[in-house]
Amino acid sequence: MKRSKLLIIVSIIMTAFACADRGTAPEAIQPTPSKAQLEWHKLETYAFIHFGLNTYNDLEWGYGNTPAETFAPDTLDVKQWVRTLKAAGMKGIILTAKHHDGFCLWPTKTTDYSVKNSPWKNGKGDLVKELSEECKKEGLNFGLYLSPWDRHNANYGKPEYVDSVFHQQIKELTTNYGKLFEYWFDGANGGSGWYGGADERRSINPNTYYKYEEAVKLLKKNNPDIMIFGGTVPTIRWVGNERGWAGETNFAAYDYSKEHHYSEAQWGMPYAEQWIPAEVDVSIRPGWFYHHREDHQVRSVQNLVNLYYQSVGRNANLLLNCPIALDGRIAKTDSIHLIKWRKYLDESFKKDLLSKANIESSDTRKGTDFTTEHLIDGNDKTYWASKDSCISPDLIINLDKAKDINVLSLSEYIALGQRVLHFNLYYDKEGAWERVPTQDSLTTIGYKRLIRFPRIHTQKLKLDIEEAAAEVCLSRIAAYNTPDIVSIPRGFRSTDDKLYIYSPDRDAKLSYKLNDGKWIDYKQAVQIFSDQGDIEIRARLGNAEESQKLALPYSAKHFTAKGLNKDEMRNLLDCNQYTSMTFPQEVRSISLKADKELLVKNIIYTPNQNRDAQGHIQNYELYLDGKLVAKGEFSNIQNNPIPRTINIDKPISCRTIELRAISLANNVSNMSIADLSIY
Ligand code: FUL
Repeated sequence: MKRSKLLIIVSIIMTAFACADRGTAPEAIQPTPSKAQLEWHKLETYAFIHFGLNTYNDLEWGYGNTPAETFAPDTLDVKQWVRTLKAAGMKGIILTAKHHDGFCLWPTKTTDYSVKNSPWKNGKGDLVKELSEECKKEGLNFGLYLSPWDRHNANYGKPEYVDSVFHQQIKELTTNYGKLFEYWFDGANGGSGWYGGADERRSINPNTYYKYEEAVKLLKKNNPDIMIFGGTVPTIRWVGNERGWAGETNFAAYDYSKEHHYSEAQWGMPYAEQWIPAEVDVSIRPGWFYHHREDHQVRSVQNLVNLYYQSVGRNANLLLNCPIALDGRIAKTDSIHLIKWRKYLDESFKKDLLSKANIESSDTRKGTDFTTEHLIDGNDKTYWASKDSCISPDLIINLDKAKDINVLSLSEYIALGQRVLHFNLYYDKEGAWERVPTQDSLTTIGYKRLIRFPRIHTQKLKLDIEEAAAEVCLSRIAAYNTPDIVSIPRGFRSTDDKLYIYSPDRDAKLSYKLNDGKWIDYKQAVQIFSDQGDIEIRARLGNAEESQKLALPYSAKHFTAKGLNKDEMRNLLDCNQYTSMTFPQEVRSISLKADKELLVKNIIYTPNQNRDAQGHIQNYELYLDGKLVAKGEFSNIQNNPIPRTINIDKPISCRTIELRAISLANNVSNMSIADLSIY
């Protein structure tokens, strides 16, 4: 081709581009995220690691006087942490460099209460360094938790602590360990502590005492994009609970001066000055630190999946705590669940069913920048926008063919603010629009909103935005057919012989089966007439199914117990491990009187399942009609508080059953029992 001809073609193409009307973007509505916040939203899931002196002393909040020498991991392996968490899809790790007990995981110059004085690596170790380097090597972000409250430091409460310890520690941590993506200032403050031996209560005003504004300046010096949790100048907010969920309606906007109660952080505020998005912090176990006694309470894969939908699926990030065990590694069950969880999520979201869809809207804004193709172009920098002043547009999504769908994902183009307030979803069912059968509330969207529902089969969907704060800007719509998954249902027979079954999965279909009979749908509590026997309970969701057998003990109606009122009897005999009875100090025995002779084969004692529960029976004696029939030890009960069975060699007919505690674990003074079941 001749050069002149080529020039003509190029100039024609360029003119065509110049003429193509890109359109004018809607004006941003306030507040909007900073660039750093925008990047933070994309992280979605990252891990918390609670590890320190507490780990080796079975504590959650060390008092500040636990000897540094007790920090003694033998096979500590940060590679295992990072490998596991990376495989679990975590985009970063936040380490508790110092918890409330004041013990530092790096050899700080500010105190001797650190790894320097522990046997770990003969006092030459630096855990912050090891972990930060391993994260860097494996491409994970690294962040730190530094508790402002320090129960060890003698000067805590005086200005000296803030200037020469707390701020100094920030300086050390922000200069020696590379880039930090997030810094956590925990909110727990003041109160009792060892404080260099003073052993007293000290209270401070956190808003002024810690000089957070100065602390943040120090943090930003080397990490201009760092995200700040807590303190007086946060860039992300606590979601207001540690149970693993954000509100279904969750605005990134927030204004602490308008907050009446911290629980409002679960919802955010539709009209507030600042963009302070929510972070959901929750632990994979009941405690933040590792406790052997919680090994049977690691969240299941199903539970973790629900956490994901309740956080990332509700416009929040998930900070999932994975504590390190005594051997210096993430425990086996935890790591298996974490990796299976990520596999499930990857499988769920690997195929967007709308990638070949054609999307129409009569409300599309003029210009090539705002066309509906941007909703499925996989580019989060492009978006579809509605016409000027159109705050209730509709989108019709025509799939290339009819498909099975059970999750929809929606994202707003949040660089221009969070706008959607309420929407509806429909699908084409045999030629008519039918509501998508979701139980999720269809309110805000934000960075990401995942809507779950029982599987539908359709070729057409409609997103009808009912109300928005301004023109709607959506960057993405996606649909998925995720593998069915359902949690094991829970059930118990109450003291008035009613069977209760429940499931955390909203759409699960529950049923039960009595003594090998037929499965019966469960709608509400069922009166159970048989005394002993087996009940099987089942939850089904799509093709997924989980069931559990409940072996019924003798009904509570047979028993009375001297000195116990109705509520106490209920807690003791309701077959519910989550309600418990704590006895007065001097009481070390529980005696049940039956209304007739009962043939007793065995007894199951369930210790109190609440977090950090005490009062478990360690050594026991069992008397039937006043005769000692069994005695022994519930070994390791404090560390492993699972139900314990007392077998009776030959079944005995009797009218009184007495369980005596000869000793209580930890020598505490009050006996506590979650459940006593007589078979
Ligand atoms: C809380 C602390 O008191 C807990 O120990 C834990 O560190 C959690 C993440 O934050 O406020």
